[in-house]
Amino acid sequence: MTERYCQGCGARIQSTDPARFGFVPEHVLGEEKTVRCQRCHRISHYGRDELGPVDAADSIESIRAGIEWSTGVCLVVDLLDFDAGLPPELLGLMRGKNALLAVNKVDLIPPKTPVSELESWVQSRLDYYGLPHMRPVLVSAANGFGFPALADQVTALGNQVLFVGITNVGKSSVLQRLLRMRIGGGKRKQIEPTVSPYPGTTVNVSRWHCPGGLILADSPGFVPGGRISDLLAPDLAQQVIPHKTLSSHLYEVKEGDTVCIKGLCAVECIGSTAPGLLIGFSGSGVKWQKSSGRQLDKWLEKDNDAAPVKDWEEHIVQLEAGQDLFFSGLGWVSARKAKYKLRLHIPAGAEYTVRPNLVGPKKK
Ligand SMILES: Nc1nc2c(ncn2[C@@H]2O[C@H](COP(=O)(O)OP(=O)(O)O)[C@@H](O)[C@H]2O)c(=O)[nH]1
Ligand SMILES: [Mg+2]
Repeated sequence: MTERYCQGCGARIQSTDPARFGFVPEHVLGEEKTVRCQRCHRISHYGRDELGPVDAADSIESIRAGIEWSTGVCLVVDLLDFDAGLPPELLGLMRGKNALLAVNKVDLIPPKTPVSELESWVQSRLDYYGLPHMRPVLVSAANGFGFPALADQVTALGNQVLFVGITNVGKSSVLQRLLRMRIGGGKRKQIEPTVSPYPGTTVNVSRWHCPGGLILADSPGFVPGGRISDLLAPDLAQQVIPHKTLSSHLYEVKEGDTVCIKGLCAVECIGSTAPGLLIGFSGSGVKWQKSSGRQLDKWLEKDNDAAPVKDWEEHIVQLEAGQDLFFSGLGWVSARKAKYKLRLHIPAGAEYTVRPNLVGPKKK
């Protein structure tokens, strides 16, 4: 019998072990060439992933093989978690390939922020990371924004295009939408890439044959280091990953004040040049709050055995007016009117970046 693969997640189909990827009960397996495994079926219908994420090391091998196979690569990043979406190791695997950048989840930015402003911000970040040649396209797989332009750019990548990116940025969603468009052959009756709120759903490279000899392929997510959401249990991680319209909370902050996300991160003001403001941004189920520094241990839940974070690290950071302090996989705070000296309390291993502000008036 020839081997078959799940079209939804790319796992090799097997009928022996329901606790492994690619399981389809033998009596259900028909003659069809394209099949969907029990896990993808349950994720799509009940939003339940009973097997958990694919192993990160296995994912890298699949991504490497997929990139080698491809004539061009579309890197997908989440605009709300932009800086986490460009890990050097993944960019290294793409080196020398014809590449395109789909900046997804634009629908989560409040509509009053002009798209042209987002585009120039993205371009300035690409320049900063030494990627000025990567062509960005702003898109939303949720509402279809930017897809005609994306389809054109994808066509220019040759006949074998692979979608890559870190976990949960929307690779499978972007591909699903393209497959429903003319480039993908329209609304044919076919098994689509499995989209899931949990990271680590796509197991292996899965390919779709489209009109004109074009093949579009999905790949497992690359697991970046330092993302706070990846340091948490899956249910909490799901709340923390950006999935809601970006919300902001503005606080007057002076020396001795703290803004924090309960149990996950705190930013303590230890000096400022003037009375200023810190704006906390998040696109998820958690939000920034202000408190006095004396309450810090309580906000970090340091004496709570059931708290999501056990090991903490402290860092000192300078933040100027018009800069964001971005926490990978969580959100960011943005300074206005004053230059701050801040002490950060973050989960051990979490990464942060200081960058020009994404939202709000820009420095000329
Ligand atoms: N708001 C919003 N959510 C999105 C968008 N694209 C994907 N998502 C959600 O992000 C999560 C991860 O999507 P998925 O395509 O499975 O990501 P993958 O791991 O990169 O393949 C799912 O909950 C999707 O519904 C988008 O453009 N806007
Ligand atoms: Mg996926």
